[in-house]
Amino acid sequence: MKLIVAIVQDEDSSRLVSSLMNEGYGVTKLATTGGFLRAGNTTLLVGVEDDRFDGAMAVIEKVCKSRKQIATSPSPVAGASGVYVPYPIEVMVGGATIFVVPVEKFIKL
Ligand code: 2BA
Repeated sequence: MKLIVAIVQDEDSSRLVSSLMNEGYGVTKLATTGGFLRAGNTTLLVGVEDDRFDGAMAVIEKVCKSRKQIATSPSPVAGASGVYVPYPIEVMVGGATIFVVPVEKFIKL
C-alpha cells in the first residue's frame, strides 16, 4: 500500500476529490498554505493499494492544471531608503506536487 500526499491548487480540489471518490478511492482533504506564496492550497491524502496506484495518479494528472500566479516578493537588496521594497513576480504553480510514501501498516479501529 502507498500513501499519496498531493498538494494541489484550491481551484482543482473539489473536482479532484469528486473524481477520486467516483473511482472508489478514499480521500482526506486538508486546507494548507504554501510557504512561498503564503496562499491557500489543498493537500489530499489518498491511501491506495499498489495495484490501484497508477489509476489514482492518472486521475490526479487529468484534473490538475498548471497556472500562473502573481506573488509579491521582497527585493533582495534594500533601496536608497534602506527599506525592502515588495515587487510582483510571476510563478508557475502546480499541476500537483506529489509525495509517494510506502505504508507500513493501515489500521482502522
Ligand atoms: P508555495 O510554497 O506557495 O509555492 C508556490 C509556487 O511558487 C511553486 O509552485 C513554485 O512555482 C514557486 N516557488 C516556490 N518556492 C520558490 C522559490 N524559492 N523561488 C521561486 N519560486 C518558488 P509548485 O512548485 O507547484 O508548488 C506548489 C505548492 O506545493 C507549494 O506552494 C507548496 O505548498 C508545495 N510544495 C512544493 N514543493 C514542496 C516541497 N518540497 N515540500 C513541501 N511542499 C512543497
